[in-house]
Amino acid sequence: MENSALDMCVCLCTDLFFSPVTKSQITRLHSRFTILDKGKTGNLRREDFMQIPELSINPLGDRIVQAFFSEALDDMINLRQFIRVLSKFQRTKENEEDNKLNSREEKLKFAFRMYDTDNDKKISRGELLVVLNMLVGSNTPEEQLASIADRTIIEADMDGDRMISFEEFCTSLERTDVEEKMSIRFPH
Ligand SMILES: [Ca+2]
Ligand SMILES: [Ca+2]
Repeated sequence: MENSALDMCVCLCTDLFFSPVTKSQITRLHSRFTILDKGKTGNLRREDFMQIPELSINPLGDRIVQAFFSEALDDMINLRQFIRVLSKFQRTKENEEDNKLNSREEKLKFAFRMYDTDNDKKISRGELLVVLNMLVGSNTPEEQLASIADRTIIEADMDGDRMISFEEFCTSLERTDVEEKMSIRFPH
């Protein structure tokens, strides 16, 4: 069976943007932040994020940025928030206790927020269709997208409300190696 839309989203945003991390990640994040903070204001705005090449070429770049900013109060991200969000994507070492910041659940929450734009904690068919459109572009016939969306909801929806809750989202991605796919790599 082909990948579900949920799988596709996680793969796409992660293959292009998130990959394995190294020891000096914090140092790198710091210098990445400094480079992005062109005005030296100590804060990053959405425009600053779109200068990240991995994001600007990613069809879901806008969504990833939006998910970043969903926790920001004033549309600004400071260094501390930047590191806190990005360290969610650090790969956990074997034998290391899984701390909350980089747990699988945190990563899934981030992916979930990319879909749930009205922030009602459920992914509707409409929200799914918007992301599908971004993923596959306008070349795919609408009926085909609609049928992928329907199938994805039918597969994931367990309580029959025709929406995907966070729990349902997690369950349907249970077999996906989120830990591997959602680790982050920043170029030197
Ligand atoms: Ca929603
Ligand atoms: Ca449901």
